[in-house]
Amino acid sequence: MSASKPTDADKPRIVLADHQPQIERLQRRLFLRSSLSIGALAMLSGCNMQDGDSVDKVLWAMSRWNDRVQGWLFDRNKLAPTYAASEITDPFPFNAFYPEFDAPDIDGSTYRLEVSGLVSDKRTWNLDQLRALPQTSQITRHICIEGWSAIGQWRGVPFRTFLERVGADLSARYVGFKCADRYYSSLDMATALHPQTQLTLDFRDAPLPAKYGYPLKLRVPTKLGFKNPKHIAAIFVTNTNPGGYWEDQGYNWFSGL
Ligand SMILES: Nc1nc2c(c(=O)[nH]1)N[C@H]1C(S)=C(S)[C@@H](COP(=O)(O)O)O[C@H]1N2
Ligand SMILES: [Mo]
Repeated sequence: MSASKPTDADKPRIVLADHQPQIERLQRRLFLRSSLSIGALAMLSGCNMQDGDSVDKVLWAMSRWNDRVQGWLFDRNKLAPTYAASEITDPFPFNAFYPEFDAPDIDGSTYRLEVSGLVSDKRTWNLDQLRALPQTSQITRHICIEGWSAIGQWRGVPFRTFLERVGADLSARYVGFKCADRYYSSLDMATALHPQTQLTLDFRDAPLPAKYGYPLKLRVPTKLGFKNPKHIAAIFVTNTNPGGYWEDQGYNWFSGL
C-alpha cells in the first residue's frame, strides 16, 4: 500500500442499484407529475439506472429535463406581481459571491457593453446610447434562493426592445451574460422576451449603486435572484446553453416561472 492521497477510484461509489426503494418512489412521482416513465427518463438521460449510473448523474439529467419541460409550459404572458412604492424594502439587501466592499468599481465613462453571437449588429454600447432607448420602471420582488426576499424599484430598457435593436435571432434558445466580476448566467429566450425582463440602469430613480450592479444589470422578476446578473459586461445569443455561476454548481437552471 502506498501512502499517497486517496483518488476517486478509492471512494465508495453511490450507484442507483443500491437505492431501489428511492427509485420506485421517484418513478411513482415522475409518473404522476410529469407522465414520464422511468424508461422514458432512462432514454432521455442516457442513464440506464441499473448498473453503475451514479445518483448524481441521474439527478442532474432529471434537473435538465425539468428545465426543458418548464420552458415548454412557461406562459410568456404571466406577470410577476408588482407593488406600491410604499412597500419598497429599505435598506435593500446586497448579495454576491463576495462581500459588499469587493463589488466591482466600474468607470461609466469608459464602460462599453459587448454584444455577440446570433445578432446582426455587434456594435458595443455606451451608457448614453443605452439611456437613449425607451425606458420603463417596475416595483417587483427579488427572491434569493438563500431564503430572503425584498421589494425594489428598477428602471431600464425592456430587454425585448434591446434584443430587437441588435437584430437578435429571437428564435434562438438562450441569451447568455458575462459580468465584470466573472459571474455569468443565462436565460431561455421566452424569459428574455418576457415583458417584465429589463436591462436595468437605475435603482430607485438613481443610477445603480456599485453594490446593486453598476452600471448595468438584468432584472428578471419571474426568476430567482441568482438569474439576475449584475455588472453586465457582455450579452450573447446562442443555441448552446451557457449555464451560469450557480447553475453549474447544481442550482436548477430554470429557477423560475
Ligand atoms: N455579477 C453578479 N451578479 C449577481 C450575483 C453576483 O455575485 N455577481 N449574485 C446574484 C444573487 S445570488 C443575488 S440574490 C442577486 C443580489 O442582488 P442585490 O445585491 O441587488 O440584492 O444578484 C445576483 N446577481
Ligand atoms: Mo441569491
